[in-house]
Amino acid sequence: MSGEDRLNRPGPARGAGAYDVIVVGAGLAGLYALHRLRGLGARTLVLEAADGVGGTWYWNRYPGARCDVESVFYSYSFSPELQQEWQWTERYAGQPEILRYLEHVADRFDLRRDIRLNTRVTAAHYDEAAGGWRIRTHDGTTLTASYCVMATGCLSRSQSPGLEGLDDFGGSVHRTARWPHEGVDFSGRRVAVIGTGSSAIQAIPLIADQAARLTVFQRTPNFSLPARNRPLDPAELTRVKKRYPHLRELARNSAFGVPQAPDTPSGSALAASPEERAARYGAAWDAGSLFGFSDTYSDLITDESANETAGDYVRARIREAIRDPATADRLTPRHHPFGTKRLCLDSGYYDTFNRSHVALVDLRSSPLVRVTRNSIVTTADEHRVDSIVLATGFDAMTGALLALDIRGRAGRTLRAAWANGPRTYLGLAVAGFPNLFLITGPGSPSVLSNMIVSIEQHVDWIADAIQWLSRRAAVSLEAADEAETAWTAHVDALSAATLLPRAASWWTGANVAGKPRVFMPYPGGLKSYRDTCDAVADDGYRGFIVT
Ligand code: NA7
Repeated sequence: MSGEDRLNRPGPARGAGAYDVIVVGAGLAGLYALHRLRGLGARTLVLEAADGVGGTWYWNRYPGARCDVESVFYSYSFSPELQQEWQWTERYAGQPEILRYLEHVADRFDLRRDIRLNTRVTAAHYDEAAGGWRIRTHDGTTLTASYCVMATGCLSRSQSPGLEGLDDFGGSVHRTARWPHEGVDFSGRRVAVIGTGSSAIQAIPLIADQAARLTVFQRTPNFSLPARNRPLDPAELTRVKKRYPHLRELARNSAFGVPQAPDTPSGSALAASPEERAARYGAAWDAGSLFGFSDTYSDLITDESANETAGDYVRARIREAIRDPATADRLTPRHHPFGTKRLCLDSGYYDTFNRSHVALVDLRSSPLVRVTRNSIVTTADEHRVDSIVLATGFDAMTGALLALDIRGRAGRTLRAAWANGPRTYLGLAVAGFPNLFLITGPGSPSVLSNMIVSIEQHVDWIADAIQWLSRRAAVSLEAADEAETAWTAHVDALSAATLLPRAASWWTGANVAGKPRVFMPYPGGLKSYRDTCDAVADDGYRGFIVT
């Protein structure tokens, strides 16, 4: 029996422009979704706004763009052959290498024939009579599908700082999230970087290498740990490849989606002596990993005093890296508990501020006022610049979804459904929007985990659900209101038991004016989340209405 015969097709009539599944986005999630759904025999089409595959890794080409999860684990696990063939060259792969990998995946699995590039989806409306989705694209084309999968990415809608006068600036303006593909040469230029999040922290050392003068405009100092990136020794890579089955299993069953011994972390930071703490924190600092500190003590993210011990350790290490005490003081993070904003990994970030042509402007004491033709004005000074780099972040997790005109039953918009913040069942589905699936949506571990592991889990779950429905000749799967309410309350309760909502972070929507302040990702860990999703499926899709 061919794959095509295996899927029973409910929903809209067949014909040109009619699909079983339309996937929006050809990044990490869209590529795997296409491969997996095609394997079921589902007629699947991926629509992608860019002129290439890769999603986040297609757009974010700023200097120093690099993954913060080790390459050998920030890679697909679905194909043993692929993971044996691909040769990662660095511990933390840079953007060009990750994009090459994704292009290779698209070719190797013959995905391109079902990906329509340069096609921006503008609307997705549920058609109750037909029992499926009508998807409209920028050129007015309408396509139909029984299921719609939003693989639109958590960090794909970039944020503008809304700076007065920016449009009249006479020099060049670049966004880290939309970097020119041909690169930018800053040689001899006076460059301003606005923002000190992960993107800026990666880009600043490299921009400083080129620029005649670099001025960094910082609103909130971040906690950044040394990445300790290095070339991957082929023998080490071979060792990992031999152990892949075991390591992938550990990653799938861990809290963050990276291999972690099941018994870590243990004990309270407050029960340890200062010497024991210093030893553990020192090891975490030396590990060069986003997850190093989460392996130290179990209460860093739940107990303020325990958190302070780790925060103090990292603050001391940051201070000792910077020669000028005033600059060190301004770069020391004090506005949020350690780890309550996305930690950053850097390669020489703090040391860059020891260079004589690099300056730091503290926007808390002297906020931005406007941009003129050739300068940036704060309440304290005017800074002459030739180029401005905006590293001002994203309307995360909900931004890309709400940018589309998504309508469910009775024409209700997703914007209306989420007016007070995103509500989902398992981060996968929304009540009133049958057969619409979100990949790494709000309410799922998503950005708190190794994204690719979460993506594989979501895509597998969705594919299994579609197959299950098909076997029952069911036409739709829809989150029940009560299940959605209970799940949203559960995610809230989990985050309320931690220090996470304390920070004005993009995890809470605080970086976007007017965005409801809700801690969006599921903070209970990937393992417990996966177990819940599996139990829901095993229980006949408990909490879903099956029609
Ligand atoms: P982030 O982490 O959201 O960082 C954005 C930075 O821009 C952050 O320092 C912001 O300060 C700053 N910002 C934002 N708006 C303004 C205005 N209007 N004026 C001054 N400064 C501003 O985005 P990234 O792209 O660096 O990283 C996103 C994720 O990508 C990252 O976490 C990884 O997962 C990969 P604030 O902290 O809000 O005071």
